[in-house]
Order: sequence, then structure tokens, then C-alpha cells
Amino acid sequence: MNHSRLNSLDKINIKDWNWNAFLEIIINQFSSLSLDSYPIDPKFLDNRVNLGSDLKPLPVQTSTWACKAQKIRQARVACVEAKGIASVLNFLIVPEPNFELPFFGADFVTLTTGHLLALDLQPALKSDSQHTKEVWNYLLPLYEKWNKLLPSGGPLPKEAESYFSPGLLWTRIPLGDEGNQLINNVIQPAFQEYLSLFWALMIKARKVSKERSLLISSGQKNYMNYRAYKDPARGLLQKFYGVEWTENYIHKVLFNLDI
Ligand code: DBV
Repeated sequence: MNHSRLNSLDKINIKDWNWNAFLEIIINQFSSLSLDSYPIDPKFLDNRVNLGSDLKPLPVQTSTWACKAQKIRQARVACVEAKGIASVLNFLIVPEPNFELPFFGADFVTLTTGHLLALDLQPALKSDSQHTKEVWNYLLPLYEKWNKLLPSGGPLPKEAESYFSPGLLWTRIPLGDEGNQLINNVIQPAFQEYLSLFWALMIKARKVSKERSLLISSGQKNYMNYRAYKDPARGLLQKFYGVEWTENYIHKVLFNLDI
């Protein structure tokens, strides 16, 4: 196990990683803000192990980029690369709860069976139109534009539905050229447009009342608890790094609102 990065804003290097172009879009977007690093133990900033032998190495790397900013409680990107097994970019922006803002969530996963992609401005309070109406007015036209170009992702886990908006882009794409075309020509511009929409909403967001921010904060906690409890990557990460590291990574870094 060796650690190279000591600060959550340090550059991430993962050679030939599927999702490098998306990480670049994220870093570029955040470069417009004054960022603070996010306090993360170095063992979660970078974790590299070799699951193979010296003769037949199987390098596995997980790196975490994270920051906080004026209206952003936490933004973090989990980057996982295990050649021939899985390649993941899991990105989440958690706004400060004293602003009426959704989460920004992207889960881009390549497995041996294909690509699985979820992209959404996820509500902290799905059944509260004060929280959703304006966002969905802007989001649904983008959804209509891109969703028709993508194969369906199939049924979602029932209990996850309340954490997604009607603008969720959810797709399963085959490996190979056709799939790469869809990622480059549909997912990438859609990602940029969803992120730009989140940015525009964030820039114009005004502080809400204390009472309102308590409600939003409870919605955020509910979402983060669900994600930590039901993280679909748990099995994979435990295989790579063991139970203890994985549980700490999920509860103390990826889905942690206590800091
Ligand atoms: N998903 C994560 C984190 C990951 C990650 C932090 C670091 O939340 C990876 C890695 N997601 C990941 C992997 C798989 C999925 C699946 C490896 C494949 C698991 C497998 O098939 O072996 C969106 N991610 C999924 C699925 C969905 C999402 C719906 C498929 C269903 C599933 O396997 O559960 N984003 C994800 C999600 C929510 C969300 C479940 C819930 C609110 O916001």
C-alpha cells in the first residue's frame, strides 16, 4: 500500500482510465471557484494494491479528489481502476443545506459486462415542490434531449427511486466502439450540460431560512445514509481492500455529513 497524494485537491493520475475526460471536466468546472481542500486521511486519498502476482501483476487503484467551497458542503470524486475488472467514476456534490439545491450525482461504471451510467440532479426532498419545481423545469428539457439517444438502464432498485429525479439519465451501454461513441457523443455533452445547469442554479441560489435549511439537511442525511447503507460498490471494494478500509471509506469519506 503506498500513498502519494496528501491533499484532496492534489492532481489524480490514473493511466488509461476510461473516465479521465470526465474528471477533467469536473476539475475545470471547479477551477472557477475558490476551493478548500477536504480533510481526508491519506489512506483514502490514494490506495494502490496489486491483486495479481509479481509475474502477473493486477494493479488496482482508488483515488479520491475532494473539495469544499462557499455553497458546497462537500464535492468528491471516487476514482477506481482495476484493469479487466472494473473502472468507476463516482461523483457527488453535496450543497450547503442553507441553499435550496439538489445533489449532483454521477455514477459511471465499466464492468466486464458493459457500462452502467447514472447521471442526475438528485433531490434531497423529492416530494417537496418548493425543492424540485424550478430544478425540474430546467432539467427535464435536457433529459428529453439526451435520454432518447440512450438505451435504457433497466429497472432501478425500488428503494432507490425516491433518491432520483424524473431527469435521471440511467443507461446500460455495451463495451466496444459503439459504446464508446455513445459515451463520447451523448454522455459527455449531457454530463457537461447537467453540470452547467447545477452550476447556474448554485450561482443564483440565495440563503433559505433556518427552518428550511433544517428540512433540507434532514433530507440530505436521509440520502447519504441510504447511499452508505446500500452502496453497490461495497462488494467490489471489499474484494480489493478488505472490510475495514471499505466501511471507513464509505462512511467516513464518500457519504459523510459529520465534518
Ligand atoms: N456506486 C457508488 C460508489 C461507487 C459505485 C461510491 C466507488 O455509489 C460503483 C464506487 N455502482 C458502482 C458499481 C456498480 C454500481 C451500480 C461498481 C455495479 C455493481 C454491480 O453490478 O456489481 C447508481 N449504481 C449502480 C446501480 C445504480 C447506481 C442504480 C445499479 C444497481 C445496483 O447495482 O445497485 N447512484 C447509484 C445508486 C444511487 C445513486 C445506487 C442510489 C441513490 O444515487
